[in-house]
Amino acid sequence: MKLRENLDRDVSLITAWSTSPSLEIAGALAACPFDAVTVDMQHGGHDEGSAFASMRLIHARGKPGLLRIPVGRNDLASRALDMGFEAVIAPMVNSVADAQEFADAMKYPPLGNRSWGPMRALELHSQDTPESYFKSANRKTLAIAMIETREAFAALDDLLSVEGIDGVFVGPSDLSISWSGGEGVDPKRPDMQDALADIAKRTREAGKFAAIFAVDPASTPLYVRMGYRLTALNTDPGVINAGAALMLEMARG
Ligand code: 3PY
Ligand code: MG
Repeated sequence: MKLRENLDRDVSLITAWSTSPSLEIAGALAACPFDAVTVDMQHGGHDEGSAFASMRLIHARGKPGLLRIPVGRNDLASRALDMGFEAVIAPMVNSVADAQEFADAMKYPPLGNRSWGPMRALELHSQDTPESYFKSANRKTLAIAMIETREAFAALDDLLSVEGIDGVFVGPSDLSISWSGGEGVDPKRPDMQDALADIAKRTREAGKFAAIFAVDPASTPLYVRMGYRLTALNTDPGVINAGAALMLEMARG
């Protein structure tokens, strides 16, 4: 499994973000030179069928797959790992209890209480035997908790101290709603930037990795300088629109 290895090399990775429940589009994203593909079941249109079938296409292109579950759907977190996803992103993790419940679903004992049954994962990651998968899964598969409220930001150090949490993922849009007390959505709010840098710094100091969603691709270099190791680059409609705009501009001169 590649994602953990690549994150440990401390390079900056970019994941595509699949929201359309179309296998063709998920496969097309995996064929682009992204480092990984994230399948979104929170705000994306994916159901279990399209998400799990997408994982096969992502794997066929040699890419790691991540899955974002809907809020609190920790049953889907274990299932995603069983289906070969290398990481699960849990939205709205606001307390140690939220983080612990998520980690419990993601990790085998003694760290958590994930139940055994990774048949599809073993088929995709065929270098593993059941025994080697069991021994390495707690380290190689990643539980990523989203920081997207002031409450989560205030609890960051405690969330990072939950052993089964491998990293955090900032949702700057939701965080901006919480930051502004519900006044509006602005993922690039100037008064939030120090907090974003602080999250990356404290996460790194805790020996874990920080990821973030880049609504604007041009924010990515700034996030990388802050210390984020994984950036999600907008969504599949965003990629299609940007590609169309560029090609039309070239065509029309
Ligand atoms: C947010 O910015 O709130 C996100 O969840 C990004 O997907
Ligand atoms: Mg969000």
